[in-house]
Amino acid sequence: MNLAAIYHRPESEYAYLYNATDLHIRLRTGLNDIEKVSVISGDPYDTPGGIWHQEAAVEMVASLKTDTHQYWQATLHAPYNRLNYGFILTDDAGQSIFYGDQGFEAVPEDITSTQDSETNLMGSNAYFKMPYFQEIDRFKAPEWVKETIWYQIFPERFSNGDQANDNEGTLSWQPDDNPSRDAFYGGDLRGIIDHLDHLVALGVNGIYLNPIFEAPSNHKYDTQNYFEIDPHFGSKLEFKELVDTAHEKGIKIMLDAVFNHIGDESPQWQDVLANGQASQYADWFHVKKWPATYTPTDNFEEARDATYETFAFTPHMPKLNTANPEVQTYLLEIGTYWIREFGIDAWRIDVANEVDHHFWKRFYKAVTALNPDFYILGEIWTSAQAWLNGDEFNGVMNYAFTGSMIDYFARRKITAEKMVSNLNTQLMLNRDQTNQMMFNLLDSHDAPRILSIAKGNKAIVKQLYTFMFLQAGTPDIYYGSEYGMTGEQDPDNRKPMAWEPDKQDQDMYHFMQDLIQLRKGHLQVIVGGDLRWDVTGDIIRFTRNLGNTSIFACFNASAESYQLDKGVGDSLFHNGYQDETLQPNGFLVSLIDK
Ligand code: ARE
Ligand code: CA
Repeated sequence: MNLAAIYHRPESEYAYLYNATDLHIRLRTGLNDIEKVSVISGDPYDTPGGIWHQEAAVEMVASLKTDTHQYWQATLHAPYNRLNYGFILTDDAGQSIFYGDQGFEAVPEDITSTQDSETNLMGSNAYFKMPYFQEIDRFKAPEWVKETIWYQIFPERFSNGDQANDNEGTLSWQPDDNPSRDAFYGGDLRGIIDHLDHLVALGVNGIYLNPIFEAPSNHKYDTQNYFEIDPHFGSKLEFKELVDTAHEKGIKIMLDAVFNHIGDESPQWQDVLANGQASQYADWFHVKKWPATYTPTDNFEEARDATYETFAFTPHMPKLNTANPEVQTYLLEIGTYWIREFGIDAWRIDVANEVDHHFWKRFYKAVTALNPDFYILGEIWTSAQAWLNGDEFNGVMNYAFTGSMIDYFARRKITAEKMVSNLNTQLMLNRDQTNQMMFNLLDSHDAPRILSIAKGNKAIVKQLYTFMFLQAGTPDIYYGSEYGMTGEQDPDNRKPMAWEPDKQDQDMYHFMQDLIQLRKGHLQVIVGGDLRWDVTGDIIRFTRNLGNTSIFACFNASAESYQLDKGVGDSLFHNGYQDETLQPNGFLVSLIDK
């Protein structure tokens, strides 16, 4: 038995309340090592021999595996909301061992014996403990998020609905342009309001807007005033109209909160430049050496001699000192203002992992006090456990998934097994309800567009979208992907939206529409269903099971056509599929009613 691979930790993603009554338990063991695991449990204060019968042991299910580990899972209940528990593991040679809070011990001959205190582990510290199921500490997953199909809009490039607010030198709307870093095309809030019905027809029901507050750049991550809509995007009145109209149409609104840094044109930073250490804002920033200066250069990589801390060596983005209570109060006021006054539904947090946990805990409390169903999405590109325990963020932008999916299906850099191992690793880092809150994406304003990565191969792009839409997390579509827009790394991925019919890929549009309906029509099983993989070479099959319903999916990423077995159920959605055969890059999604 590979004892070194065995791991469990109470009060973590290995033992947590899934809903008000179900306690989810996970255990990790070595791959292909353990034959069977049971979890025995009982109330810590109950008399030994009560419910501590081995017959009451729950057999754990071997669920997901990675290239090194096997995970096991079980759901437990506790009448008094507290639990002692431990594991009995048996390997294929029939050897058993007990695993609890004191590590490994021999399995007592009669685990329920009340007579022999030598062998009776009950009531002792040998067990793992969930001292009390605290509802207030449970990770909450707002229901509406699970139902959401996100659509990301980069406001400057979606639609120019009001030419009166255009910047000087605004260019004409050319979807084929390769935009330069500082170009303006005139996109605004009016343009978004005008096209809400396009989003309704597509089927999306959540909009993620890149920053819209007053800022000099086209991307507006260099905030000048967090309490104003950028005048080139419109007014507060128009923003109110956007939120209200979107809500009427069943669409939620998520704004971008840039709290790691502020723009250098902001009054606070300008005051620091003007008054140095005497400025009332001197401690709002991380100035390492006074005066706060940098050598002006177009190459930000060279701006390392700045005497203050910035976002990624960008002198225009001085980093805020969020440990300063005044800064906290200021940012909390912004965070709550747009909820109170405009009723926004979610914040996407920019550079979320470079701001302290202390602040995010305060932020979580402040916004959920206004709306308990509020969604906080962190921008974190890697594993994000530390922020996802239920008191900071509900989910993160799931770039960890993005990378693995793309590296397999599009870039062909890893094997299917490695991709699945990576995805499972991520899934096992978080609670099941957290996985349902992840923001799954194939591209964004920070990454090349997926059709460009796939070198124009639409079948691969369709595979990727379908694969992603069948994952538990909520899927996102970057504006224009429904019409097959392309673009390399930013700024090329921020082209003006293709509104001219002859620039739109209608086949892609109908594919997206159908895919969205597929997810909406089978939401419960896709989001909450148990996931089972079956990977052979470049044939990836999986099922999601919930109650009597199973969704089956098969992706052929090999160069040959692939013959499916009989009885794969009724086809719900497919591409490159005919007569039970999948073409290369084809897929089938079907429904199996048991
Ligand atoms: C742009 C270019 C840069 C260039 C710079 C100056 O992208 O390559 O050096 O201009 O010419 C905003 C704009 C960007 C702009 C940037 C700075 O949208 O166009 O950069 O401001 O002026 C990391 C962070 C992540 C961050 C990305 C960009 O972890 O938080 O870098 N993303 C947010 C927003 C951006 C925004 C900012 C931050 C700043 O979404 O749009 O940029 O407010 C990995 C790592 C990640 C890394 C990622 C991308 O895989 O794991 O940590 O993200 O690559 O680099
Ligand atoms: Ca405009």
